[in-house]
Amino acid sequence: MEIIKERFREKAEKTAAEIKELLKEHGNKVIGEVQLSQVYQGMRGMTGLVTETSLLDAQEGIRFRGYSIPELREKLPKAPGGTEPLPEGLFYLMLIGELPTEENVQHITSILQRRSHVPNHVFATIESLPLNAHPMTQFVVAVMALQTESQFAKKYAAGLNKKDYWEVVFDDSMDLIARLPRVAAYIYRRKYKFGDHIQPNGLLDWAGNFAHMLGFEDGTFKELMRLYMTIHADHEGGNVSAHATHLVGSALSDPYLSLAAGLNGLAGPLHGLANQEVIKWIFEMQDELKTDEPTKEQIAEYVKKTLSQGKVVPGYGHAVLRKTDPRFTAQMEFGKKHMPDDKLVQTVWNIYETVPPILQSIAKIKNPWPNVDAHSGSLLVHFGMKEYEYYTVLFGVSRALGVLASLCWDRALGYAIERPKSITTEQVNKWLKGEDEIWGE
Ligand code: HAX
Repeated sequence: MEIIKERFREKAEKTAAEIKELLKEHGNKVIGEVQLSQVYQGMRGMTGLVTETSLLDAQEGIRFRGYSIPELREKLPKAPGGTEPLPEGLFYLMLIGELPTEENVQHITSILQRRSHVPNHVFATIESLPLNAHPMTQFVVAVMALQTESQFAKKYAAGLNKKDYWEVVFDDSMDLIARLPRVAAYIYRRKYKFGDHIQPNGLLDWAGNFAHMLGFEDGTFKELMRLYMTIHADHEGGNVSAHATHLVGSALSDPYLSLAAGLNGLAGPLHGLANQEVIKWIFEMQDELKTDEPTKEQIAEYVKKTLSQGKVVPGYGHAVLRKTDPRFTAQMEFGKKHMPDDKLVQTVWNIYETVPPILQSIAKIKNPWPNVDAHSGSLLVHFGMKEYEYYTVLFGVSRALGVLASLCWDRALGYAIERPKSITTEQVNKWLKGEDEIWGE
Protein backbone atom coordinates (compact mmCIF):
# COMPACT_ATOMS: atom_id res chain seq x y z
CA MET A 1 0.00 0.00 0.00
CA GLU A 2 2.74 2.46 1.03
CA ILE A 3 4.55 2.05 -2.32
CA ILE A 4 1.45 3.05 -4.31
CA LYS A 5 0.66 5.85 -1.89
CA GLU A 6 4.20 7.25 -2.10
CA ARG A 7 4.11 7.08 -5.87
CA PHE A 8 0.77 8.92 -5.83
CA ARG A 9 2.18 11.52 -3.41
CA GLU A 10 5.11 12.22 -5.77
CA LYS A 11 2.82 12.60 -8.80
CA ALA A 12 0.27 14.69 -6.91
CA GLU A 13 2.85 17.09 -5.46
CA LYS A 14 4.39 17.58 -8.92
CA THR A 15 1.00 18.15 -10.56
CA ALA A 16 -0.16 20.52 -7.80
CA ALA A 17 3.00 22.63 -8.29
CA GLU A 18 2.45 22.66 -12.07
CA ILE A 19 -1.18 23.75 -11.67
CA LYS A 20 -0.13 26.52 -9.27
CA GLU A 21 2.32 27.86 -11.86
CA LEU A 22 -0.19 27.44 -14.66
CA LEU A 23 -2.81 29.45 -12.79
CA LYS A 24 -0.28 32.10 -11.78
CA GLU A 25 0.63 32.69 -15.40
CA HIS A 26 -2.61 31.91 -17.25
CA GLY A 27 -5.38 32.05 -14.64
CA ASN A 28 -7.09 34.98 -16.37
CA LYS A 29 -7.25 33.36 -19.82
CA VAL A 30 -10.79 32.92 -21.20
CA ILE A 31 -11.52 29.27 -22.01
CA GLY A 32 -14.69 29.45 -24.14
CA GLU A 33 -18.04 31.12 -24.46
CA VAL A 34 -21.30 30.08 -22.87
CA GLN A 35 -24.55 30.27 -24.79
CA LEU A 36 -27.92 30.75 -23.13
CA SER A 37 -29.07 27.38 -24.59
CA GLN A 38 -26.18 25.63 -22.80
CA VAL A 39 -27.23 27.15 -19.49
CA TYR A 40 -30.78 25.85 -19.99
CA GLN A 41 -29.95 22.52 -21.65
CA GLY A 42 -27.70 20.47 -19.43
CA MET A 43 -24.50 22.54 -19.81
CA ARG A 44 -23.64 20.48 -22.90
CA GLY A 45 -20.17 21.28 -24.26
CA MET A 46 -19.47 23.78 -21.47
CA THR A 47 -16.03 23.23 -19.98
CA GLY A 48 -16.23 23.56 -16.21
CA LEU A 49 -14.31 20.68 -14.65
CA VAL A 50 -10.81 19.23 -14.50
CA THR A 51 -10.65 15.41 -14.38
CA GLU A 52 -7.22 13.82 -14.77
CA THR A 53 -8.13 10.15 -15.16
CA SER A 54 -9.66 10.11 -18.66
CA LEU A 55 -10.67 12.31 -21.59
CA LEU A 56 -13.56 11.78 -24.02
CA ASP A 57 -13.33 12.71 -27.69
CA ALA A 58 -16.65 12.95 -29.55
CA GLN A 59 -15.33 11.09 -32.61
CA GLU A 60 -12.78 8.73 -31.14
CA GLY A 61 -14.25 7.85 -27.74
CA ILE A 62 -12.60 7.54 -24.36
CA ARG A 63 -8.87 7.60 -23.63
CA PHE A 64 -7.62 6.76 -20.16
CA ARG A 65 -4.48 8.81 -19.47
CA GLY A 66 -3.97 8.92 -23.23
CA TYR A 67 -4.63 5.22 -23.94
CA SER A 68 -7.61 4.07 -26.03
CA ILE A 69 -9.57 0.93 -25.16
CA PRO A 70 -7.87 -1.21 -27.89
CA GLU A 71 -4.48 -0.03 -26.58
CA LEU A 72 -5.42 -0.90 -23.00
CA ARG A 73 -6.62 -4.35 -24.05
CA GLU A 74 -3.20 -4.90 -25.54
CA LYS A 75 -0.94 -3.20 -23.00
CA LEU A 76 -2.45 -3.77 -19.54
CA PRO A 77 -1.36 -6.89 -17.61
CA LYS A 78 -3.65 -9.95 -17.85
CA ALA A 79 -4.63 -12.79 -15.53
CA PRO A 80 -2.61 -16.03 -16.08
CA GLY A 81 -3.81 -17.51 -19.38
CA GLY A 82 -6.16 -14.57 -19.97
CA THR A 83 -6.35 -12.05 -22.80
CA GLU A 84 -8.44 -9.27 -21.25
CA PRO A 85 -6.94 -6.51 -19.07
CA LEU A 86 -7.03 -6.67 -15.29
CA PRO A 87 -9.04 -3.67 -14.00
CA GLU A 88 -6.52 -3.25 -11.17
CA GLY A 89 -4.09 -2.15 -13.92
CA LEU A 90 -6.48 0.47 -15.22
CA PHE A 91 -6.96 1.74 -11.67
CA TYR A 92 -3.18 2.09 -11.29
CA LEU A 93 -3.01 3.93 -14.62
CA MET A 94 -5.80 6.35 -13.64
CA LEU A 95 -4.26 6.95 -10.21
CA ILE A 96 -0.56 7.20 -11.06
CA GLY A 97 -0.76 8.23 -14.71
CA GLU A 98 1.62 5.52 -15.97
CA LEU A 99 1.08 2.03 -17.36
CA PRO A 100 1.58 -0.52 -14.55
CA THR A 101 3.98 -3.46 -14.56
CA GLU A 102 2.73 -6.98 -13.73
CA GLU A 103 4.19 -6.45 -10.27
CA ASN A 104 2.29 -3.17 -9.74
CA VAL A 105 -0.95 -4.92 -10.65
CA GLN A 106 -0.27 -7.88 -8.35
CA HIS A 107 0.43 -5.38 -5.60
CA ILE A 108 -2.95 -3.66 -6.07
CA THR A 109 -4.68 -7.08 -6.19
CA SER A 110 -3.13 -8.08 -2.89
CA ILE A 111 -4.02 -4.73 -1.25
CA LEU A 112 -7.63 -5.19 -2.37
CA GLN A 113 -7.70 -8.78 -1.09
CA ARG A 114 -6.39 -7.71 2.30
CA ARG A 115 -8.87 -4.86 2.68
CA SER A 116 -12.01 -6.67 1.51
CA HIS A 117 -13.53 -7.42 4.92
CA VAL A 118 -17.16 -6.27 5.13
CA PRO A 119 -18.58 -5.77 8.65
CA ASN A 120 -21.68 -7.78 9.57
CA HIS A 121 -23.92 -4.77 10.07
CA VAL A 122 -23.67 -4.08 6.32
CA PHE A 123 -25.15 -7.49 5.50
CA ALA A 124 -27.78 -6.97 8.22
CA THR A 125 -28.70 -3.62 6.65
CA ILE A 126 -29.12 -5.26 3.24
CA GLU A 127 -31.24 -7.99 4.85
CA SER A 128 -33.52 -5.36 6.40
CA LEU A 129 -34.63 -4.26 2.91
CA PRO A 130 -37.50 -6.02 1.16
CA LEU A 131 -36.30 -8.59 -1.37
CA ASN A 132 -38.09 -6.70 -4.12
CA ALA A 133 -36.03 -3.54 -3.52
CA HIS A 134 -34.17 -2.75 -6.74
CA PRO A 135 -30.56 -4.05 -6.63
CA MET A 136 -29.23 -0.50 -7.10
CA THR A 137 -31.25 0.64 -4.07
CA GLN A 138 -29.79 -2.24 -2.06
CA PHE A 139 -26.30 -1.38 -3.33
CA VAL A 140 -26.48 2.31 -2.40
CA VAL A 141 -27.94 1.49 1.03
CA ALA A 142 -25.07 -0.98 1.57
CA VAL A 143 -22.48 1.65 0.62
CA MET A 144 -24.11 4.03 3.09
CA ALA A 145 -24.03 1.31 5.78
CA LEU A 146 -20.29 0.85 5.05
CA GLN A 147 -19.75 4.55 5.77
CA THR A 148 -19.27 3.67 9.45
CA GLU A 149 -15.81 2.53 8.31
CA SER A 150 -14.74 5.88 6.83
CA GLN A 151 -11.31 6.90 8.07
CA PHE A 152 -11.78 10.33 6.52
CA ALA A 153 -14.96 11.02 8.51
CA LYS A 154 -13.29 9.89 11.77
CA LYS A 155 -10.04 11.77 11.23
CA TYR A 156 -11.81 14.92 10.05
CA ALA A 157 -13.94 14.89 13.20
CA ALA A 158 -10.77 14.54 15.28
CA GLY A 159 -9.16 17.47 13.43
CA LEU A 160 -7.32 16.96 10.15
CA ASN A 161 -4.87 19.28 8.38
CA LYS A 162 -6.00 20.18 4.84
CA LYS A 163 -2.71 18.87 3.47
CA ASP A 164 -3.54 15.40 4.76
CA TYR A 165 -7.07 15.07 3.34
CA TRP A 166 -5.96 13.10 0.31
CA GLU A 167 -4.17 10.42 2.33
CA VAL A 168 -7.32 9.39 4.16
CA VAL A 169 -9.46 9.72 1.02
CA PHE A 170 -6.91 7.40 -0.61
CA ASP A 171 -7.26 4.85 2.24
CA ASP A 172 -11.06 5.02 2.14
CA SER A 173 -11.06 4.63 -1.65
CA MET A 174 -8.92 1.49 -1.49
CA ASP A 175 -11.12 0.02 1.25
CA LEU A 176 -14.27 0.78 -0.71
CA ILE A 177 -13.01 -0.71 -3.98
CA ALA A 178 -11.88 -3.79 -2.07
CA ARG A 179 -15.28 -4.23 -0.40
CA LEU A 180 -17.67 -3.44 -3.25
CA PRO A 181 -17.52 -6.83 -5.05
CA ARG A 182 -18.37 -8.67 -1.82
CA VAL A 183 -21.34 -6.39 -1.13
CA ALA A 184 -22.53 -6.49 -4.76
CA ALA A 185 -22.26 -10.29 -4.93
CA TYR A 186 -24.15 -10.58 -1.64
CA ILE A 187 -27.04 -8.58 -3.14
CA TYR A 188 -27.11 -10.80 -6.24
CA ARG A 189 -27.09 -14.07 -4.29
CA ARG A 190 -29.65 -12.75 -1.80
CA LYS A 191 -32.11 -11.58 -4.44
CA TYR A 192 -31.72 -14.26 -7.09
CA LYS A 193 -30.06 -17.34 -5.52
CA PHE A 194 -32.10 -17.82 -2.32
CA GLY A 195 -29.35 -16.30 -0.14
CA ASP A 196 -26.93 -19.09 -1.02
CA HIS A 197 -23.79 -16.95 -0.52
CA ILE A 198 -20.30 -17.77 -1.76
CA GLN A 199 -17.19 -16.93 0.24
CA PRO A 200 -14.41 -14.94 -1.48
CA ASN A 201 -11.44 -16.77 -3.00
CA GLY A 202 -8.30 -14.96 -1.82
CA LEU A 203 -6.24 -16.40 -4.68
CA LEU A 204 -8.20 -14.68 -7.42
CA ASP A 205 -7.85 -11.21 -8.94
CA TRP A 206 -10.44 -8.52 -8.08
CA ALA A 207 -12.80 -9.13 -11.03
CA GLY A 208 -12.20 -12.91 -11.09
CA ASN A 209 -13.12 -13.10 -7.42
CA PHE A 210 -16.22 -10.99 -8.07
CA ALA A 211 -17.31 -13.46 -10.78
CA HIS A 212 -16.64 -16.32 -8.34
CA MET A 213 -18.73 -14.73 -5.56
CA LEU A 214 -21.55 -14.09 -8.03
CA GLY A 215 -21.49 -17.84 -8.71
CA PHE A 216 -19.96 -17.88 -12.22
CA GLU A 217 -16.88 -20.14 -12.43
CA ASP A 218 -16.61 -20.26 -16.22
CA GLY A 219 -13.17 -18.91 -17.22
CA THR A 220 -14.67 -16.92 -20.11
CA PHE A 221 -17.16 -15.24 -17.75
CA LYS A 222 -14.23 -14.21 -15.55
CA GLU A 223 -12.56 -12.73 -18.64
CA LEU A 224 -15.81 -10.90 -19.44
CA MET A 225 -15.86 -9.44 -15.91
CA ARG A 226 -12.25 -8.23 -16.31
CA LEU A 227 -13.16 -6.53 -19.60
CA TYR A 228 -16.47 -5.21 -18.22
CA MET A 229 -14.84 -3.75 -15.07
CA THR A 230 -12.18 -2.09 -17.25
CA ILE A 231 -14.35 -0.46 -19.90
CA HIS A 232 -17.06 0.87 -17.55
CA ALA A 233 -14.65 2.47 -15.06
CA ASP A 234 -14.46 6.06 -16.29
CA HIS A 235 -15.79 8.40 -18.99
CA GLU A 236 -14.19 11.75 -18.07
CA GLY A 237 -15.69 14.06 -15.45
CA GLY A 238 -19.00 15.46 -16.68
CA ASN A 239 -21.18 12.33 -16.79
CA VAL A 240 -23.75 12.14 -14.01
CA SER A 241 -22.05 9.50 -11.83
CA ALA A 242 -18.57 11.05 -12.06
CA HIS A 243 -19.82 14.58 -11.64
CA ALA A 244 -22.09 13.70 -8.70
CA THR A 245 -19.23 11.94 -6.89
CA HIS A 246 -16.92 14.90 -7.52
CA LEU A 247 -19.57 17.45 -6.52
CA VAL A 248 -20.49 15.77 -3.24
CA GLY A 249 -16.81 15.11 -2.49
CA SER A 250 -16.10 18.83 -2.93
CA ALA A 251 -18.09 19.48 0.26
CA LEU A 252 -15.57 17.15 1.97
CA SER A 253 -18.21 14.45 2.25
CA ASP A 254 -16.16 11.26 2.65
CA PRO A 255 -15.64 8.76 -0.22
CA TYR A 256 -18.54 6.54 0.94
CA LEU A 257 -21.02 9.46 0.88
CA SER A 258 -19.58 10.73 -2.40
CA LEU A 259 -19.66 7.36 -4.17
CA ALA A 260 -23.23 6.74 -2.98
CA ALA A 261 -24.23 10.04 -4.64
CA GLY A 262 -22.56 8.96 -7.88
CA LEU A 263 -24.26 5.56 -7.76
CA ASN A 264 -27.65 7.20 -7.27
CA GLY A 265 -27.00 9.08 -10.50
CA LEU A 266 -25.85 5.92 -12.25
CA ALA A 267 -29.22 4.36 -11.32
CA GLY A 268 -31.06 6.70 -13.73
CA PRO A 269 -32.36 5.18 -17.01
CA LEU A 270 -30.66 7.81 -19.17
CA HIS A 271 -27.31 6.87 -17.58
CA GLY A 272 -26.19 3.50 -16.16
CA LEU A 273 -29.64 1.95 -15.80
CA ALA A 274 -29.80 1.99 -19.62
CA ASN A 275 -27.95 -1.36 -19.47
CA GLN A 276 -31.02 -3.03 -17.88
CA GLU A 277 -33.38 -1.08 -20.15
CA VAL A 278 -31.70 -2.47 -23.28
CA ILE A 279 -32.25 -6.12 -22.35
CA LYS A 280 -35.74 -5.43 -20.99
CA TRP A 281 -36.58 -3.74 -24.31
CA ILE A 282 -35.20 -6.68 -26.33
CA PHE A 283 -37.03 -9.26 -24.18
CA GLU A 284 -40.28 -7.29 -24.60
CA MET A 285 -39.69 -7.18 -28.36
CA GLN A 286 -39.13 -10.96 -28.43
CA ASP A 287 -42.33 -11.51 -26.42
CA GLU A 288 -44.39 -9.27 -28.66
CA LEU A 289 -43.02 -10.75 -31.88
CA LYS A 290 -43.02 -14.29 -30.44
CA THR A 291 -39.53 -15.00 -31.72
CA ASP A 292 -35.99 -14.93 -30.33
CA GLU A 293 -34.64 -14.26 -33.82
CA PRO A 294 -36.40 -11.07 -34.99
CA THR A 295 -35.55 -10.00 -38.54
CA LYS A 296 -34.11 -6.55 -39.27
CA GLU A 297 -37.51 -5.54 -40.72
CA GLN A 298 -39.25 -6.60 -37.51
CA ILE A 299 -36.66 -4.75 -35.42
CA ALA A 300 -37.15 -1.60 -37.52
CA GLU A 301 -40.92 -1.73 -36.94
CA TYR A 302 -40.42 -2.20 -33.21
CA VAL A 303 -37.98 0.74 -33.04
CA LYS A 304 -40.49 2.97 -34.82
CA LYS A 305 -43.20 1.87 -32.43
CA THR A 306 -40.97 2.67 -29.43
CA LEU A 307 -40.31 6.15 -30.81
CA SER A 308 -43.98 6.74 -31.60
CA GLN A 309 -44.79 6.03 -27.94
CA GLY A 310 -42.51 8.90 -26.88
CA LYS A 311 -39.86 6.56 -25.46
CA VAL A 312 -36.13 6.48 -26.08
CA VAL A 313 -34.39 3.59 -27.82
CA PRO A 314 -32.17 2.43 -24.95
CA GLY A 315 -28.46 1.98 -25.62
CA TYR A 316 -28.42 4.51 -28.45
CA GLY A 317 -27.34 8.15 -28.37
CA HIS A 318 -24.88 10.03 -26.22
CA ALA A 319 -24.42 13.52 -24.82
CA VAL A 320 -20.81 13.77 -26.08
CA LEU A 321 -20.01 10.86 -28.44
CA ARG A 322 -20.84 11.19 -32.14
CA LYS A 323 -19.65 7.74 -33.32
CA THR A 324 -20.06 4.12 -32.24
CA ASP A 325 -18.79 3.88 -28.66
CA PRO A 326 -15.45 1.97 -28.59
CA ARG A 327 -16.77 0.28 -25.44
CA PHE A 328 -19.56 -1.18 -27.62
CA THR A 329 -16.97 -2.29 -30.18
CA ALA A 330 -14.81 -3.98 -27.52
CA GLN A 331 -17.83 -6.00 -26.37
CA MET A 332 -18.77 -6.85 -29.96
CA GLU A 333 -15.24 -8.21 -30.48
CA PHE A 334 -15.60 -10.26 -27.30
CA GLY A 335 -18.92 -11.63 -28.61
CA LYS A 336 -17.41 -12.48 -32.01
CA LYS A 337 -14.57 -14.34 -30.33
CA HIS A 338 -16.49 -16.27 -27.68
CA MET A 339 -20.16 -16.57 -28.73
CA PRO A 340 -20.64 -15.71 -32.43
CA ASP A 341 -23.69 -17.97 -32.76
CA ASP A 342 -25.61 -16.70 -29.72
CA LYS A 343 -29.07 -15.60 -30.92
CA LEU A 344 -29.41 -12.69 -28.48
CA VAL A 345 -25.91 -11.40 -29.29
CA GLN A 346 -26.77 -11.64 -32.99
CA THR A 347 -29.97 -9.69 -32.31
CA VAL A 348 -27.86 -6.94 -30.70
CA TRP A 349 -25.75 -6.86 -33.90
CA ASN A 350 -28.90 -6.73 -36.06
CA ILE A 351 -30.20 -3.85 -33.93
CA TYR A 352 -26.84 -2.13 -34.57
CA GLU A 353 -27.48 -2.41 -38.32
CA THR A 354 -31.08 -1.24 -38.00
CA VAL A 355 -31.31 1.56 -35.44
CA PRO A 356 -28.74 4.19 -36.61
CA PRO A 357 -30.42 4.98 -39.98
CA ILE A 358 -33.79 5.37 -38.23
CA LEU A 359 -32.38 7.70 -35.56
CA GLN A 360 -30.39 9.57 -38.25
CA SER A 361 -33.69 10.42 -39.93
CA ILE A 362 -34.83 12.30 -36.78
CA ALA A 363 -33.15 15.72 -36.98
CA LYS A 364 -33.06 16.47 -33.25
CA ILE A 365 -31.10 13.31 -32.34
CA LYS A 366 -27.43 14.25 -32.37
CA ASN A 367 -25.90 10.77 -32.09
CA PRO A 368 -27.62 7.74 -33.67
CA TRP A 369 -24.86 5.29 -32.67
CA PRO A 370 -24.78 2.69 -29.88
CA ASN A 371 -23.25 3.39 -26.47
CA VAL A 372 -21.69 0.96 -23.98
CA ASP A 373 -25.08 -0.20 -22.67
CA ALA A 374 -26.35 -1.48 -26.02
CA HIS A 375 -24.17 -4.57 -25.83
CA SER A 376 -23.33 -5.50 -22.24
CA GLY A 377 -26.53 -7.32 -21.22
CA SER A 378 -26.49 -9.79 -24.12
CA LEU A 379 -23.03 -11.06 -23.09
CA LEU A 380 -24.23 -11.57 -19.51
CA VAL A 381 -27.38 -13.41 -20.62
CA HIS A 382 -25.18 -15.78 -22.63
CA PHE A 383 -23.64 -17.00 -19.38
CA GLY A 384 -27.02 -17.30 -17.67
CA MET A 385 -27.12 -13.94 -15.88
CA LYS A 386 -30.59 -12.99 -17.07
CA GLU A 387 -31.58 -10.88 -14.07
CA TYR A 388 -31.27 -7.57 -15.90
CA GLU A 389 -32.29 -5.41 -12.93
CA TYR A 390 -28.90 -6.33 -11.48
CA TYR A 391 -26.79 -5.07 -14.39
CA THR A 392 -26.33 -1.50 -13.16
CA VAL A 393 -24.74 -2.84 -9.96
CA LEU A 394 -21.99 -4.36 -12.11
CA PHE A 395 -21.56 -0.98 -13.79
CA GLY A 396 -21.41 0.68 -10.35
CA VAL A 397 -18.67 -1.62 -9.04
CA SER A 398 -16.58 -0.72 -12.10
CA ARG A 399 -17.42 3.01 -12.04
CA ALA A 400 -16.06 3.20 -8.47
CA LEU A 401 -12.54 2.69 -9.88
CA GLY A 402 -12.66 5.86 -11.96
CA VAL A 403 -14.60 8.18 -9.69
CA LEU A 404 -12.59 7.23 -6.59
CA ALA A 405 -9.25 7.63 -8.40
CA SER A 406 -10.53 11.09 -9.37
CA LEU A 407 -11.61 11.84 -5.80
CA CYS A 408 -8.05 11.12 -4.61
CA TRP A 409 -6.80 13.64 -7.19
CA ASP A 410 -9.48 16.19 -6.21
CA ARG A 411 -8.30 16.23 -2.60
CA ALA A 412 -4.59 15.98 -3.46
CA LEU A 413 -4.91 19.04 -5.70
CA GLY A 414 -7.00 20.87 -3.11
CA TYR A 415 -9.94 21.57 -5.43
CA ALA A 416 -12.54 23.95 -4.04
CA ILE A 417 -16.11 23.26 -3.02
CA GLU A 418 -18.15 23.32 -6.24
CA ARG A 419 -20.59 26.19 -6.43
CA PRO A 420 -21.53 27.43 -9.92
CA LYS A 421 -23.81 30.43 -10.33
CA SER A 422 -27.47 29.91 -11.22
CA ILE A 423 -29.89 32.47 -12.64
CA THR A 424 -33.66 32.86 -12.97
CA THR A 425 -35.64 33.20 -16.20
CA GLU A 426 -36.96 36.52 -14.89
CA GLN A 427 -33.38 37.76 -14.68
CA VAL A 428 -32.60 36.39 -18.15
CA ASN A 429 -35.57 38.31 -19.59
CA LYS A 430 -34.49 41.53 -17.88
CA TRP A 431 -30.95 41.03 -19.19
CA LEU A 432 -32.28 40.46 -22.74
CA LYS A 433 -34.18 43.76 -22.48
CA GLY A 434 -31.04 45.48 -21.23
CA GLU A 435 -32.66 46.13 -17.85
CA ASP A 436 -30.31 44.02 -15.73
CA GLU A 437 -26.79 42.68 -15.58
CA ILE A 438 -27.15 38.89 -15.69
CA TRP A 439 -24.00 38.35 -13.64
CA GLY A 440 -25.02 40.79 -10.93
CA GLU A 441 -25.52 39.50 -7.40
N1 HAX B 1 -34.03 7.40 -28.63
C1 HAX B 1 -34.98 8.35 -28.79
N2 HAX B 1 -34.77 9.66 -28.68
C2 HAX B 1 -33.49 10.04 -28.44
C3 HAX B 1 -32.44 9.12 -28.32
C4 HAX B 1 -32.74 7.75 -28.39
N3 HAX B 1 -31.83 6.81 -28.21
N4 HAX B 1 -31.30 9.81 -28.07
C5 HAX B 1 -31.64 11.11 -28.06
N5 HAX B 1 -32.95 11.25 -28.27
C6 HAX B 1 -33.74 12.49 -28.22
C7 HAX B 1 -33.63 13.10 -26.84
O1 HAX B 1 -34.52 12.47 -25.93
C8 HAX B 1 -33.93 14.56 -27.12
O2 HAX B 1 -35.34 14.68 -27.27
P1 HAX B 1 -36.13 15.97 -26.68
O3 HAX B 1 -35.47 17.16 -27.31
O4 HAX B 1 -37.52 15.73 -27.10
O5 HAX B 1 -35.93 15.94 -25.19
C9 HAX B 1 -33.30 14.77 -28.50
O6 HAX B 1 -33.20 13.45 -29.09
C10 HAX B 1 -31.92 15.39 -28.46
O7 HAX B 1 -31.09 14.60 -27.66
P2 HAX B 1 -29.49 14.59 -27.88
O8 HAX B 1 -29.02 15.99 -27.83
O9 HAX B 1 -29.17 13.78 -29.09
O10 HAX B 1 -29.01 13.75 -26.64
P3 HAX B 1 -28.87 14.22 -25.12
O11 HAX B 1 -27.48 14.69 -24.91
O12 HAX B 1 -29.95 15.13 -24.71
O13 HAX B 1 -29.12 12.85 -24.35
C11 HAX B 1 -28.88 10.51 -23.95
C12 HAX B 1 -28.18 11.81 -24.39
C13 HAX B 1 -27.83 9.44 -23.81
C14 HAX B 1 -29.53 10.75 -22.59
C15 HAX B 1 -29.92 10.12 -25.03
O14 HAX B 1 -29.26 9.86 -26.24
C16 HAX B 1 -30.77 8.94 -24.61
O15 HAX B 1 -31.76 9.13 -23.91
N6 HAX B 1 -30.40 7.67 -25.03
C17 HAX B 1 -31.10 6.49 -24.60
C18 HAX B 1 -30.75 6.12 -23.17
C19 HAX B 1 -29.33 5.61 -23.06
O16 HAX B 1 -28.90 4.75 -23.81
N7 HAX B 1 -28.58 6.12 -22.09
C20 HAX B 1 -27.21 5.69 -21.82
C21 HAX B 1 -26.18 6.71 -22.29
C22 HAX B 1 -24.77 6.28 -22.02
C23 HAX B 1 -24.50 6.20 -20.56
O17 HAX B 1 -24.50 7.15 -19.81
N8 HAX B 1 -24.36 5.01 -20.09
O18 HAX B 1 -24.30 4.81 -18.78
